[in-house]
Amino acid sequence: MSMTLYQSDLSPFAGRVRIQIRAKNIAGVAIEKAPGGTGSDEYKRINPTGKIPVLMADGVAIAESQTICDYLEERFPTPSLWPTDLLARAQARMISRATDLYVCGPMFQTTAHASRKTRDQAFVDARLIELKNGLVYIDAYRAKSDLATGRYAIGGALTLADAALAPALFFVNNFVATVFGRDDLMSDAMRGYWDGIQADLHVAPVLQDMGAALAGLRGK
Ligand SMILES: N[C@@H](CCC(=O)N[C@@H](CS)C(=O)NCC(=O)O)C(=O)O
Repeated sequence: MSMTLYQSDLSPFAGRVRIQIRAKNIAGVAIEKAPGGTGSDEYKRINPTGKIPVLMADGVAIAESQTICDYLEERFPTPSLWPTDLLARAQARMISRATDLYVCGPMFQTTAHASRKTRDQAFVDARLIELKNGLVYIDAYRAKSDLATGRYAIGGALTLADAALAPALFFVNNFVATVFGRDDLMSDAMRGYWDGIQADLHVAPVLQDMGAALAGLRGK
């Protein structure tokens, strides 16, 4: 068995996989940058989208972070990062998917507009409305569930919902808030979740890696 994760420390999608690797204590995954860089012809031969993360598992390239997590979940079933109860599991999956579609989707369309010089402010404003709505959907999913009362997105333990949501919220707080001056996107409930999840044993080091990578980028 050989496994290599092509990734970057800043990517929230890669962060999701690294949280899972830590929480499941999976040994022997080599952590590397994309050969040739993301978007390069060399790397597109591995993943046609040119995006990270990719998990090379026994020579096969698995792309898309949730698909990688699904593979690792099935290959290393314990400890499970999905709730045991099937309805709780469905709710965790709802949060994970809503994070991808309605939070990360609009948020990462704004990265091309980080520079004030080339920014289309109307485009950014529209995406940030979508992003804020995405966070509201997640608040509503959690509020409708009697399983979202503590530190975690759903239930009393870390799940893949947290592995998706926490790195996304890192970007809401450290990219959107600082670059676009928008610190009004999270509700009090989401802020409470964010405050708590940052202290999780497996989430904290990954958020630290993201912070260090962002600081390195800004220092350039
Ligand atoms: N849906 C993909 C998104 C991956 C993604 O957008 N990765 C970004 C980094 S955060 C990337 O590789 N961007 C480089 C590029 O598009 O060339 C997943 O879940 O893995």
